[in-house]
Amino acid sequence: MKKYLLVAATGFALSGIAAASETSYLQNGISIVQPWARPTAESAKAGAVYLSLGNKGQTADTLISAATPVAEKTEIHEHVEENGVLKMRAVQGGVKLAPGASAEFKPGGLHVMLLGLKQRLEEGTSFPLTLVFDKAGPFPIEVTVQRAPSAAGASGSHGTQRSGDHKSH
Ligand SMILES: [Cu+2]
Repeated sequence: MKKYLLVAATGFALSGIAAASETSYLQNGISIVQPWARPTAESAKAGAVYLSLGNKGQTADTLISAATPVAEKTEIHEHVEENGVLKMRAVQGGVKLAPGASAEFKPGGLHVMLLGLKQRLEEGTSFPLTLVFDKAGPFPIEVTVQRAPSAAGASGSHGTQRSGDHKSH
């Protein structure tokens, strides 16, 4: 029997900083924290979604696909270095999550690729995205369009520093 539990909560009890609040979802043992996408230009046909994925359950699971009404096609991509060149490609076999494991989708790494954008992603808006897991099933979330991960602020666009990321407080 599957139990559906959907939680949208602010990560910290700080009031008055709505833009910096952390959105987290939990369903069937899978957690998704702070899904976001960069704003796109008027003519852009592609976008990318970043988030933190965690397996809080007792069984291994795999993120196999994703879908959103704002794009014709949605793929799960990773960046790999080939001959010194950073390329992105579709993840073969999906993103596997052992019990207790997590996966960071972030600029320069794993991301949910939106291809054939039907609308511009405008800063301050959000759009629905459904991640499909092998065991946990379809997991609908809302993606916030913003320039950088929430708590990292304006300086967090490079994504290489280890401290000061969106988990630290
Ligand atoms: Cu991509």
